[in-house]
Amino acid sequence: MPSFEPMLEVTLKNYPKKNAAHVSYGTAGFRMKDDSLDYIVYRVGILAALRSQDKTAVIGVMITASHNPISDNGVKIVDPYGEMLEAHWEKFANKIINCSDEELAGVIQSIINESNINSSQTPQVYVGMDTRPSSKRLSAACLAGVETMGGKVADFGFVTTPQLHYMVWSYNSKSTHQPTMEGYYRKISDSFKRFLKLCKHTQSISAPVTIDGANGIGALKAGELQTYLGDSLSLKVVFDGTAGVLNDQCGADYVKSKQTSPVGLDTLAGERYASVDGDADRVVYYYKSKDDVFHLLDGDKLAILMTSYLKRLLNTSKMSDALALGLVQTAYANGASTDYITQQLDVPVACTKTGVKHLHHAALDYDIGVYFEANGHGTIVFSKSANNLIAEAASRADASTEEGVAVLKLHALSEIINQVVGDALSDIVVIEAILADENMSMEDWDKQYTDLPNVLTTVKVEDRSVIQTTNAERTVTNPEGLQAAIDNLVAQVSRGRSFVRPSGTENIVRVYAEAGTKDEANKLATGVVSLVKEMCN
Ligand code: 16G
Ligand code: ZN
Repeated sequence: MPSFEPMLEVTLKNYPKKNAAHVSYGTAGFRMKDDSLDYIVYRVGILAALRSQDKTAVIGVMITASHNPISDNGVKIVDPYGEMLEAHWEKFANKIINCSDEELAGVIQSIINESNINSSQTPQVYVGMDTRPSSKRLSAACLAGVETMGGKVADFGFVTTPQLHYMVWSYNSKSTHQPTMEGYYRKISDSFKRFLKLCKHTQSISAPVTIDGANGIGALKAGELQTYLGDSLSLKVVFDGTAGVLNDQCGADYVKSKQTSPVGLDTLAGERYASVDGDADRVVYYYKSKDDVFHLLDGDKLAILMTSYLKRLLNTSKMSDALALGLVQTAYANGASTDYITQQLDVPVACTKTGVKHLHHAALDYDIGVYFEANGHGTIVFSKSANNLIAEAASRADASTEEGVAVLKLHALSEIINQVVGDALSDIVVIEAILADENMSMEDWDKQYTDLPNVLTTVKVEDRSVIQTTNAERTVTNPEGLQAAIDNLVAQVSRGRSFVRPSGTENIVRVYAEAGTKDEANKLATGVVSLVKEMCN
């Protein structure tokens, strides 16, 4: 009998399989109503332990449903260097979750055999959770799964998703930045303070930035970050969970999709606002202009600010020949942002499918790759050689020259940013650093380019899998004729662009349309929605 079986027999009784429906590991791991998740999270704990033995490394498990309602929850595995779970293991995840209780031991053994896993090693798993009421219960289920396989757990309790990714990366890569909360905060705040000392003027950030914490973990952790930032930057946290409900009429997803400020937040002209989502891996900024109009600075705007600033730093530091800079977006990126960065700044842009892992992977093709989804998930990744080159140049930089200062700024920025995964808190500090150095107001930032009017909507269909796409989700290959019909509508408006894709997280089809005017964008979206209804049901 395999050594895990006696323990499995004991713990399995507490986590019997309830759900007969087939579930699959998507871009967000497993996500659903929290009361259906107990046996799933328990089994994910088992799988994470196996993955840890497979990689001889610490593996992470995060309990969160991000921007989704408080009644949902979810679970996601973090691979050794903070990446999303490898595709081949997503298949194992589906197998282990969808088998019956009676089949479970056999499935575990088959994974051990197929991956040649050395079962004598002790698995090590880092576990973290968001602030949902169900998270503690589910975290306990995960621990039971890991322990069933004889694994050791480091339970980080309440952390943001990117903080857990950081811990896993920091431990496995033996980073000089410690795999502790203090290590995380010091990395951001020390490099930010170092950066500010290199700037001529920092007036633009003398006033606080208001952070909408979505009534979740981001609020808690922004407060902790503040203690490390001291008076270098003031974060004023609102929607901190003391009164409101998680993600309810607040948070990055609400602000981005409704294009308005959180309900109850009194925005003042001239001030800076940022909203993070329920697990703080996304952020959007916004402000109110003097004429009382709300302006959103979404993931595209963040990406363009970071990319244009990096471009300038590379030129001044004379490192632009050695370090290739690029931007990665998805089809949702506003066409005006892509035009601006390719035509005005001459930076190459790649487009990938939706989902962080696709963007992250593509960003690694550059020495310095910026990637952002329009929804605000993104970061900057530096290749190993770029990190080394920059650190080396910084160690001999002459701070009395413009060139030397640029090198030092580049080095500090590369340490403020969480290179492992999109991280709202570290993104905010990077944006604040750039605004400070450029002495930029929100209006200045917003003026870099003007968004094309756009519409993002959804269509309910019987089976979203009838829609198949290619070309980074920009072209439909099935149902036949749908793409030609979309092209036909696009041709009828100025600067038109539209695409449809099946959601990876819900049983719906998403429709995006943009055009030269709001009316045209609406007309295009309405037309494409009708096409989807006609041709996909
Ligand atoms: C997941 C993805 C997010 C993507 C969203 C799209 C990760 C960690 N998260 O939340 O990047 O924007 O799915 O959802 O990859 P959709 O497929 O329903 O449009
Ligand atoms: Zn999130």
